[in-house]
Amino acid sequence: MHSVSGLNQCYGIAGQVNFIRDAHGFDLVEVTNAQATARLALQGAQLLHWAPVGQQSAIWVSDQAIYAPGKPVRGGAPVCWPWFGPHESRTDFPAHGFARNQLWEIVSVVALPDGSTQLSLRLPGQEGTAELWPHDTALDMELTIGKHLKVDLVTRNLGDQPVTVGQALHTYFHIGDIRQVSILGLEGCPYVDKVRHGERHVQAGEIRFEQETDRIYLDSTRDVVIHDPVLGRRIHIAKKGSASTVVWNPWLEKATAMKDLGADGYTHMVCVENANAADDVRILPAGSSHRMEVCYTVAMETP
Ligand code: TA6
Repeated sequence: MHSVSGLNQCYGIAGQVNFIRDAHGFDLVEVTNAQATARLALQGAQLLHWAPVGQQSAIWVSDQAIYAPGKPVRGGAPVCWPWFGPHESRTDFPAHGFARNQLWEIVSVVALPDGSTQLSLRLPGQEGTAELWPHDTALDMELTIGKHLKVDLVTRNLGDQPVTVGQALHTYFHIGDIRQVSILGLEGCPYVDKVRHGERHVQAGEIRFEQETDRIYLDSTRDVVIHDPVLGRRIHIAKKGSASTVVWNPWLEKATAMKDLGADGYTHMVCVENANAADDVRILPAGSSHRMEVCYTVAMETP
């Protein structure tokens, strides 16, 4: 079990990387460099804030969020692993796997020559997950925080049998108004529509929002752009190692029923998740690894 002072002694960088225990009792790492600020909870290795200098945070966190041990905070960038969505056979297993509910360990903290900061974290093998996940695997996260935000998730199969992994970086992006946002880059992609009982359709044109939207886009390897005319910016999402993208907004009725999201929070968030989900889950042969990468960039619209 780490202590904040111990973490600062081992990994703190004066003026750039600081570990704190916040008012909710969550241990966070705060990063401030010349390019951006960021904040990450060690529980779930959950990014809670990333703002390039001069920008509002690109990451949304509910102001009704509940901060409880073993539970993901509503918002940020929860790590869904080693399955996405409900478990394929066990309704008593946690949705989206267990990586987002558990305490991660810091592996390294590096101030990079280009002025960005790199954090590496590991999900340690946990008591009590053997039933959930009877496989010998390891999961690492590498975050590079600067004017871009890069998040790599690396799964290693340490066992002697193939293992199938589903995952997503379930990022909640901060937007001005869901009714005015559009998402580009998924045109022509087939998708599983979870609002319409898993029906499969093909995306025609850009994505706009006027109701609950919960889709797993397949064959999606191109860059995706969130166009936010209210905040006057575009958030570019480039990825590797992922051919599925999840797009989600709960809309009013669902959001109202979620005590940690609240009645109007949904208007200021949209989830665009690089994933290995549905047809895109990955089979890792024994001894192999899989890296899923994503890079976010915020571009202000010129007035
Ligand atoms: O990524 C979209 C989704 O799978 C939705 O179906 C909804 O369940 C959302 O994730 C949030 O899930 P959570 O378990 O974090 O409440």
